[in-house]
Amino acid sequence: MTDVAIAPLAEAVDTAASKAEAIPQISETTEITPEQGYDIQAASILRRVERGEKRIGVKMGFTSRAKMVQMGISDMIWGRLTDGMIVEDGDSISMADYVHPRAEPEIAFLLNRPLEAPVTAAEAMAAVEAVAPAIEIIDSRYRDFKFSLADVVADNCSSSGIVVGAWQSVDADLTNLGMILEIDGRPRQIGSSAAILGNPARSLVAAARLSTAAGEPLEAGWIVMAGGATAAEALSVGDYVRNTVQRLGAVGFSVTE
Ligand code: OOG
Ligand code: MG
Repeated sequence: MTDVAIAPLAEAVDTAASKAEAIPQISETTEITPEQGYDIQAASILRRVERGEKRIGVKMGFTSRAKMVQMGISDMIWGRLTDGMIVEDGDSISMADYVHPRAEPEIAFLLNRPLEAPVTAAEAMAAVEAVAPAIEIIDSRYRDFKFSLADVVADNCSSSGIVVGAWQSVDADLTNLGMILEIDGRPRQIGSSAAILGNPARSLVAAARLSTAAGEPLEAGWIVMAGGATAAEALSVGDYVRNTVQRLGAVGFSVTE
């Protein structure tokens, strides 16, 4: 592995995110491995934490075929969530704060105890306090929303916002729930929770595995975003976006200038 100066690259993705200004892909000028991408990600999140944001969990990416096909990457990835990314259910976001945001229908888990790998799916689900319908707002900081695996990892896997609906107890079988992403009442993406690794519980197991390997096992009170069940939809000013998950209910937000 060639030595790469992590700090300036972490600053570049962090600044691009806070200013909502696109930057060229890192790999256009600097060869980085996915491992170095994770180092850049960790350093960029540290900058947010030093500004006062709080870690609140983990997001999984490329856990469905639809997402892998849309972005042309077939490795699972994970990113770090902070409280600065929370968008309240029903609120609006301002387009000016984003480069080129997209929305994807997801399911969120809330943990009531820590989860350190290795864990089985049953053990992982036993640590779940509640589940909720959710939407992830992704916003690549790279021009044209194009990137390599290492680039997207360095950019915290395009994390930008999470919108989480009302928490539900975990009585529902999560393995095959219908999910509909609507914009202004028109269905734009239709899928099923089964698209998420065959069962969203597997995404939670993977989150425990990857975050434990990074020395940051999942904590009680953390949220885990299981990953988009369908391709993401590009957002425009005026949109009202809603994800309805069978048995779990709906969550939504709108987009203003
Ligand atoms: C990377 C993030 C992928 C998911 O749910 O699969 C992701 C991207 O597509 O920009 O969040
Ligand atoms: Mg996502």
